[in-house]
Amino acid sequence: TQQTLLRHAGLSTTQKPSQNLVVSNGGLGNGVSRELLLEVLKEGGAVKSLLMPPNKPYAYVTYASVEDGQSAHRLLNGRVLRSQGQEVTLYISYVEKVDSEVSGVSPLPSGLSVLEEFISVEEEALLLQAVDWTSHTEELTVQKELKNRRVKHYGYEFRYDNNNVDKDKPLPGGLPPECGAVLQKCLSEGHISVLPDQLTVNQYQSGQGIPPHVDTHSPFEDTILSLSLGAKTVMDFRHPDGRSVAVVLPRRSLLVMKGESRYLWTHGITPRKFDVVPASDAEGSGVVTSDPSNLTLSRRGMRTSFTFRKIRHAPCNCVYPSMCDSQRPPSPPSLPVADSDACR
Ligand code: AKG
Repeated sequence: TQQTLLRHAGLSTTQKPSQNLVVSNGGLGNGVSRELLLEVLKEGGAVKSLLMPPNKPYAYVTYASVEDGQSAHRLLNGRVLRSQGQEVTLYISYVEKVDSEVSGVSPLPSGLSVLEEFISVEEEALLLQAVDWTSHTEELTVQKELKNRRVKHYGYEFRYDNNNVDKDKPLPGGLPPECGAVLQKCLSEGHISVLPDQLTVNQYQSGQGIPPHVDTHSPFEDTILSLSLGAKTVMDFRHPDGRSVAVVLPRRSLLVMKGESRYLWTHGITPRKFDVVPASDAEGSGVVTSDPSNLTLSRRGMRTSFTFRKIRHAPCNCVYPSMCDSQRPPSPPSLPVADSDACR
């Protein structure tokens, strides 16, 4: 019955008391709100975390101790809740661990992927050499020293005063030919369907970063690619509902942002000299969880990123109007900003 249902959902419950419990019928899919469930769960003891996967008929709770878990089990199993005019009966079981895969909560923002070892050491060196930081041939490319990094734009200049591009002013230098092979690989593997025509190269010394932002919708198409060269970093993604995910971007990996991760989540790099990364997987990509038994510090080196975008020529019609400048009435002219990097 209840156990069978949970097994079908990929959950294995245990008789052994634990601080982790699954609350059947206490899910968002049953119309139970987070506020209501939290209020009830607190009767059992100190709640450390509550996971409510979207549309599922269950929730996961982790208490501060096994004792609190036991007391919650005793007090709350069979509890009847009144939620949105309906009665639901909570069934509580112990689980060994709360697995984010099984819980249906995607650890990475939807639409985001990190492809490790996307380019070879030789290709990395070739791309790094393609950027000539000593020449300021402004008519071919545009180079800027920003407060927390330096940048060079190819194809079109990205303007930090209005977070936009002049679509009728392409830079005649185009993209460096050295990018050809990696872009063909992106096409043939299906990460993009058209070749990008704008490239921003960011160079971060250890300790530097980029403020959280969503790339403005109207100047660029959906998919944004970013290659990490020279050193790894940790990029922070934030959803407007407050969720935040720190993702390790290894050296020579490709970050692909599409859909929700491109249009709705902000991305940014906190300026610091050390990152907290998973200890057992020091070289790999992925989400930095808060598991205190598996974290270590990694010193940041100099990272150069190549961010490729495709200029958009029709208004954006994404399904995230709250973040979309194509679908928002024009805002009143903003005050002049003192720092050209104020918005980034
Ligand atoms: C930007 O230039 O807007 C970025 O977000 C760069 C991201 C990166 O360094 O990978």
